[in-house]
Order: sequence, then C-alpha cells, then structure tokens
Amino acid sequence: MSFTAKIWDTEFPGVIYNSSGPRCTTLEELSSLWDSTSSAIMMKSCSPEPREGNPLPRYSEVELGSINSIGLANHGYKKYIEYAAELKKQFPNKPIVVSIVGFSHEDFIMLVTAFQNEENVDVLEVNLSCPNVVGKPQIAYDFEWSDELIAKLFAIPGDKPIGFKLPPYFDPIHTEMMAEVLRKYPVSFITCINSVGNTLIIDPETEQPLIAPKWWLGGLGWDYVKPIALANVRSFYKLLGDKVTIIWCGGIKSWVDVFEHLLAGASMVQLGTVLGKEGTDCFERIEKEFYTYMDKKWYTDIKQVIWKLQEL
Ligand code: RRO
Repeated sequence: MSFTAKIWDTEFPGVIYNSSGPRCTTLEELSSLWDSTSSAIMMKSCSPEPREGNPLPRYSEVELGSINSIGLANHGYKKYIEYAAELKKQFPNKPIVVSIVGFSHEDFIMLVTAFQNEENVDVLEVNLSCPNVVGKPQIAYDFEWSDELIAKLFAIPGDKPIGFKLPPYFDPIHTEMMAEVLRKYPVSFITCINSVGNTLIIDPETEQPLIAPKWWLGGLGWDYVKPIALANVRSFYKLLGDKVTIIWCGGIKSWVDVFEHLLAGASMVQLGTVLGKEGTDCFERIEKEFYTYMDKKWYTDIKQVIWKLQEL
C-alpha cells in the first residue's frame, strides 16, 4: 500500500497530520505530536511578536463541533524558530510545517524571509484566514490585497514550499477569484478551510453565549463545517487540478471523513477539533480505520481515490 504524500520535495510518511489549531503552541505539545503517528508537526500560527490572545472563555465544544476565538495566542516567531531546531534535533524524520500570520505585507515578508532561511523548517503555510483578531478582516476575502501579498512572498529567495490556508468561500465566484490569483504563482498547496468565522452559539440553559471575545462571535469547526469544507476542496480541485496539492481541514472525526475528502480532491488531511477533544491518539485511530476501509475496498494507493467522486 502507498499512503504517503509529497509537497514538492518534502516527503510525508502518511497523509494525516495536525492543523494549526489545538495542541501545537508549546514545545511540549509539539513534541507530543512527534510521539504520535501524525505525519508532520504543524505549529500554531505565529506572529512577529508573542501574543496573549483574546480574553477567556475563548474555546468551547458542543455536540456538533467547536467554537473558538483564541485570537492568535502564540509565542512569537523567534520561539518557533527555536522550537523547530529543538524538534529537528530530536525527531529528524518528521516534516516541520510553520504557520505564519501577519497584520501587514511587511509582517508577512519578514516572517517568510525568516523561515525561508531556517534550515529546520520544511514547509511554510501562510494563514490568510484567521477570523478572530478584532478589527482585522480575513485577508483572503480581499482578493486584490491577497494577490499583491502573494506576489511579494514569491519574490523572496528560498526553496521551501509555500502554501496558503484559506477561509471558506460560499459563492462560486469567490472561489474562482481566489483560484485566479493562486494560478499566477508557484503555490504548492492550499489548506481548505479555516474555521467558519464570526458565528454565535448560545447555551439555552444559561441564556449566554459560549465564548466571550469579539462580541461572542467565533470560528466554527467540526461537524458543522464538513460539508462546507468538502465543497471548497472540490471547487478548488476543479479549478486548479492536481498542480496544487489540496489539504483538507475542517470536520474530521473518523475514517469516513478522510475518505470523502479524498474523493472530493484532497491529497492530505489535517486534524483540529478531534485532536483537541481526543488528544494525539486520534491520529492512530483514524489512520487505522482508514487503512482498514481502503483494504476492504481493495485500494492499494490513495491516488485511486483522490478526485474519484462518481458523477450522478
Ligand atoms: O488563534 C485563533 O483564534 C485562530 C486562528 Br490564528 C485561525 O487561523 N483560525 C481559528 O479558528 N482561530
């Protein structure tokens, strides 16, 4: 069986790893990802300076998913350079993926330059879709601003693959506009989707919202968002073909979710809420379930499944 993946020259030992979300902010959390069967170590989105993030409560789970407004709490990019060095020393064989967020073109340029020069980092995911910083709209909903930014990032010398974490799009014209931008550059992957931003969940018992920041609005994940993620994966594959690897994020809790997203066009998947709920054992559980199902169907390579959704 061949269930591995590649982003340019970086080999991933499997197709399932963590999203830049829960349990990947501290060195201890990142080390525990190595101890798991996650196929990479993805770090929490980092900004130029450390950030405390938003006031508590800022994360909550309900039956159908999670809502968060963490507000980009992170230790600042310099710490993640130190963490990458430490992790590579201990665990040389697992790709290290950094997630980068800035508040201006200059911030992004500085961060991409820093990580392009960082030998212990393998892949750069540029987050264009954080929904939770007060007063900062999700970048990838502004196509012109994104286009100018992406042009600048690809002008920076360096040979590490760069991809973009995108927000959910809800209208085909917007997916087409973003695909038009991405086609112009050597984008190696896109991650679809970030949480569905600015949603409200109310607890009918307490008659209160579940989270405090940003007038109680936060990013929605898991069961609620899976059909939105599926549609975004499928639409982008239709528009970009296999030139850009599509990584699915948003709504996985079992093998069936992985299988459906491969059918829709994803080549790799990231686990977020399920990792927060279950801990790092979720990688092995979901991987085993998925391999068992592939075996049952006599598939020996994930390429037999990617973009193979049957027409009606
Ligand atoms: O930290 C967050 O609040 C956060 C980020 Br950076 C993101 O990209 N997506 C999300 O749901 N939360």
